[in-house]
Amino acid sequence: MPEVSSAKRSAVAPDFDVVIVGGGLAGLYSIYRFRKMGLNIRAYEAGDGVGGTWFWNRYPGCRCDVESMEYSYSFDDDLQQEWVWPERYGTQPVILEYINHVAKRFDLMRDVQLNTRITQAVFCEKKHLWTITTNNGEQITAPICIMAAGNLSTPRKPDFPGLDNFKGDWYHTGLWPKEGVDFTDKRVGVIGTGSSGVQMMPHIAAQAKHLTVFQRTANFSLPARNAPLDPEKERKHKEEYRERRLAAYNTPFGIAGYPPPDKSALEATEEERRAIYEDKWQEGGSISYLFAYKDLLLNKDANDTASDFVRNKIRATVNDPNTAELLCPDNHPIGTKRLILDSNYYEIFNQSNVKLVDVKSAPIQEITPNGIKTTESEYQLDAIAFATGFDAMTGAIKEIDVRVDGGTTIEEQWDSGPRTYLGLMVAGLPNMFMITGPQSPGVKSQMILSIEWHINWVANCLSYMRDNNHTRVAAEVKAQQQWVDHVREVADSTLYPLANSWYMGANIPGKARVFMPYVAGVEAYTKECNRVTQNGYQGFEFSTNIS
Ligand code: N01
Repeated sequence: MPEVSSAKRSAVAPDFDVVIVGGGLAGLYSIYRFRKMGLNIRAYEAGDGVGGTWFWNRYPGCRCDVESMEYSYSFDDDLQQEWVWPERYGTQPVILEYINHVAKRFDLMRDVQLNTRITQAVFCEKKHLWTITTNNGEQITAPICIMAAGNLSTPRKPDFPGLDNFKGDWYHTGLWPKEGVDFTDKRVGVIGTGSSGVQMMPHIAAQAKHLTVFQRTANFSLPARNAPLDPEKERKHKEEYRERRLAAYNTPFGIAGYPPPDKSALEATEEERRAIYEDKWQEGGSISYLFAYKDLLLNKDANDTASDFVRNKIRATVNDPNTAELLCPDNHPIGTKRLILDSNYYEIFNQSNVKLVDVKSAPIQEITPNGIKTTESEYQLDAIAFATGFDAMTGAIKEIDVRVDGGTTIEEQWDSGPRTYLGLMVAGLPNMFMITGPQSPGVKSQMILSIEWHINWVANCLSYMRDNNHTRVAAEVKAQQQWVDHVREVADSTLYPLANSWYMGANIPGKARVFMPYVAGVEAYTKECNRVTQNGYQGFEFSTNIS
């Protein structure tokens, strides 16, 4: 866009061609990609370092649930050949080290402003220009705004009364102290049994004097089977990296190497099913398990067979039958909430210093000076860790006052759930692109692949605008409505909406219950994006500022 903007600029030139909100994996690749186009850019990051999710989530045991040979950038062949991942799944410190390595190697930090949170973004229809305000009161202008603010970047803890009076320390997994926390000799309470809580608790149970686990909903968790990365496997993967990365776009989750199953779970005998599920259980990982049969996320009866298998594994692992039963999920089909990968989670309930408390039957009433009080009992604690999740997918954008000058905010526009075209743009908010936004496959895919796809798509769109002297692009209302309907229809053809998940906004009181990710898969999505582009950016309208 620079030629266009400079040709049409009024007296005062914009500060930048592109402003990027966020310095995580998406923000950093945006810098790399847009800089290659000769654009003048600046990314704003609230933290005092880059890395996004991997900067903030420093809780013990934090690890990616996508294998490290997949969970990395593909844009530079030397980078992916040279970087060595030590384990099957990357730990938070190693992934953060990788991100910092990328930032340094490609000299990205010179376009990042740290310690700066974007609070407002207002688009001027007359000038085709965003004015972006920071928490320091600084105002910046740019024709293009990239929202790379993350899907799981707005930590939320419930509003239990009394937290201010708690005499111990408390933490949230998504805002964990950099210096770490020593729980030695402490009585620790953890609220929440999603991925963060389940990953963290074996580490706390190994260190603390006592751990009380406050569980509202039992979740399915599979063994990660993490191990040092086999050098031979790594060599072979690297040899095939290019082909694998390309093939990944033709898969549902953006990860190659898992041929789609063609058999229904209901066509197999019980014995066959058990053998297959056992195989997958031993292999570790969630894609493999959910790919055991073609209908596990489509047919409740088929899903029951896979859910029952895991429930039986829990019963076989946990010695106390009452605790085991409480740990068995009973209100959602397996895979409809984010499937957790753990390392010895269920085993901790056989330790004498670990207690499971069911806060569904006896909810938490308040935090007292000495601990947590439920409707049944008070639990004495020295520290509380909230593993209570995030205002997912829409929280980070809605926290910013985003609007067209004189128009309604995005928060108001999304009051009944997010409305986007392709998860990339919002009708009525021109020149603003979301990276892995709601209604794209983002969170249901290998996230870095989806990030690269979106940013490359935006880069091509900006080149198209430059070539055609356009200064404004916006999604059409009709195209957006069709996409919103399509996303819902696809979700409704699956079992996903049966769960009270963060995909549905169900973890945030008052949030609209709308299934937010696009679950037709990466292949279907990227084909649709290509079709739209080939049809002259169908559903997008372009114009040129002639003032
Ligand atoms: O958050 P969650 P998370 N009283 O929303 C409970 C990614 N991630 O941080 O289910 C009592 O999943 C809540 O209970 P319920 C990954 O995509 C990835 O663990 O709402 N409990 C639930 O148990 C993941 O899915 C990795 O009934 C309350 C928990 O808190 C996503 O981040 C690692 C409560 C929140 O679970 C979010 O995971 C970590 C209340 N008032 C995270 N409010 C990996 O890559 C909430 N809860 C492996």
